[in-house]
Amino acid sequence: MTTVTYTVPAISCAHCTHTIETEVGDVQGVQSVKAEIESKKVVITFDAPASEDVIKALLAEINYPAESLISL
Ligand SMILES: [Cu+2]
Repeated sequence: MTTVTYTVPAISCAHCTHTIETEVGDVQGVQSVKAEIESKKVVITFDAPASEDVIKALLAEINYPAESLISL
């Protein structure tokens, strides 16, 4: 199990966090997604087949590109 925190500057409201949580939550292997409006951070816990690259690509695809990520 891996937890990664992404900074997503495009987050601006509850609709954004809902979209991200729904879309990323649908990825196979993703255990939890928590998107925060104020900090513009998304904390994602996942196992294979999900990966940092898969999640980052999805965020870009749904117009919430991740600016940076921190592996914990
Ligand atoms: Cu929004």
